[in-house]
Amino acid sequence: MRILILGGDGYLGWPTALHLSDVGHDIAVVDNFARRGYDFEMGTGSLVPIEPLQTRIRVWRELTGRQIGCYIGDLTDADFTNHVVRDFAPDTIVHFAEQRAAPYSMVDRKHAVYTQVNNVVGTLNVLYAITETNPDIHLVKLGTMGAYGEPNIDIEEGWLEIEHKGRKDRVLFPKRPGSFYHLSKVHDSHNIEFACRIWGIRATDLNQGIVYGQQTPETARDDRLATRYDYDAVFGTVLNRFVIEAVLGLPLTVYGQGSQVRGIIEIRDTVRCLELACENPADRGEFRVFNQMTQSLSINQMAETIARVSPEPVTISRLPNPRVEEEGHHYNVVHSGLLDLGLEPHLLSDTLIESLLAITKRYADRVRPEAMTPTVDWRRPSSQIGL
Ligand code: NAD
Ligand code: USQ
Repeated sequence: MRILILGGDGYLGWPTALHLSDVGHDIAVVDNFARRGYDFEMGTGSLVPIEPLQTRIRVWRELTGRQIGCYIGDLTDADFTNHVVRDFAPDTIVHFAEQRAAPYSMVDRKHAVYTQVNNVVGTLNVLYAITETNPDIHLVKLGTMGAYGEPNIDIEEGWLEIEHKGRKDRVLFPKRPGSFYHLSKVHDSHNIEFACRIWGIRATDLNQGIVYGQQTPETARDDRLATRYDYDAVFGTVLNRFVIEAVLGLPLTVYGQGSQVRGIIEIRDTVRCLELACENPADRGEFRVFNQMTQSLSINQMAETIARVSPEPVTISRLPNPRVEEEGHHYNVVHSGLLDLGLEPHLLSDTLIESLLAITKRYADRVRPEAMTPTVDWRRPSSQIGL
C-alpha cells in the first residue's frame, strides 16, 4: 500500500512510519515541525535526543534500502494538503498531525484556540483533499479515549445502541471530555462521520489510550532513529513521567487522589494497531471506531507498579489536582475490535518497566527538573508556561 503519514516527525508518527515501511508499504511523511516548536516555546525538549527528520530518513534508507518520502508543510494550508494528497496518491492516510497535549490546550485562550483551529481545520482539509482527489482513500485518524470522559455506563466501541420511548437507534457514543484538546478530537470525529455519510469516504477513528514506552524494534536499530520521549508537565504523559521521576529520585507526581482510571497502550502495540487498521480498511461510507487501548489502570496502580519495580527507593506525592476531572468513577471499556483483527498486546510488565528505566537512566542528565512541576491549572488560565 501507499501510506501517507501525517505528523510523521512525532512521538508516534515516526515509529509508525518505520514499522509500516519495514513490513513493505510505500511511505511518505508530512510534518510542519510544530512539535519541535512547542519545545522552544516551553524551554524543554525530548529526553532522548532526536535527529532532524531528514537525517532520520537518510539513516533508515542506508540501513534498509527503503525510501520514505517527505513533505514539509502545514495541514491547515489547504493548498499544501491538496498538493500532497494528489502528488503522493496514497491508498491510506494515517493522521497523527495534531496538537496533542491537554495541558497545552488549557494554558490560556490563545493555546485553546490554536489547538482547536490546528486540529479541526487540519482534519477538515484532509477530508476535502480525500473527497476531491480520490474518495476511495482510507483515512485512519488518531482519536483519544479521553473523548468519552468517565460515563457511569460501559464505554462501547464508538457507537451506542439506544432505546428511547419505545424506539431504537444506533448513535455515536456520547462524549464528555476533560480539556479543549480532547474536545478537538470530538469535533474531528463528528466531522469525519459526517464526511463518511455525505461523500461515502471510508474512515477509521482510533480512540487511543495513553501511550507509554519509547522503543520499537525499528527505532531500536540505531540511536539516530530514536523517537522523542517527553517528560515535562505539559507534554509528558503519566507513565513516562513516573519512570523518569523514579530514575531522578523525585517523588511520583500523582494528581489528586490518583483513583482516576485510564486506558493505556504500549508504543509497540500502537504501531501494530496502525498496521492492522491500514491493512483491514473500513468499507466505503463506513465510520469505523476502535478503542485502541490494551488495559485500564488507576494512576495509583501505575505509580505503585513503577515504585515496586524501580531498584531505587521511590516515594509517591499527591499534588492538588491541577485538572478538573473525576477521581472516583466507573470505567469499563469495550476494546475488542483490534484484538479481533489480530493484536497481541504487550501488557505493562516488570521487564517492560525495567527497559524503560534503563533508557531513561542513560539520558537522565538531560532533564530540566523544574519542567516536571505542573504549571497549567484548568481553573486559572495563565500564559506563564514552562516557567
Ligand atoms: P506529537 O506531537 O509527538 O506528534 C504530532 C506531530 O504532528 C508533530 O510532529 C507535529 O509537528 C505534527 N503536526 C501538528 N500539527 C500539524 C499541522 N497542522 N501540520 C503538519 N504537522 C502537524 O504527538 P504524538 O504523541 O505522536 O501523537 C500523535 C497523535 O496520536 C495525536 O493526534 C494524538 O492526539 C494521538 N494520541 C496520542 C497519545 C499519546 O499518548 N501520545 C495517546 C492517544 C492519542
Ligand atoms: N497525571 C498524574 N500525574 C502526572 C501526569 C498526569 O496524576 O504527572 C494524571 C492526570 O491527572 C490524568 C492522567 O494522569 O488523570 C492522564 O494524564 P496524561 O497527561 O498522561 O494524559 P492525557 O492528558 O489524558 O493525554 C495523553 C496524551 C493525549 C492522548 C491521551 C489519551 O497527551 O495526546 O489523547 O493521553 S487519553 O487519556 O486516553 O485521552
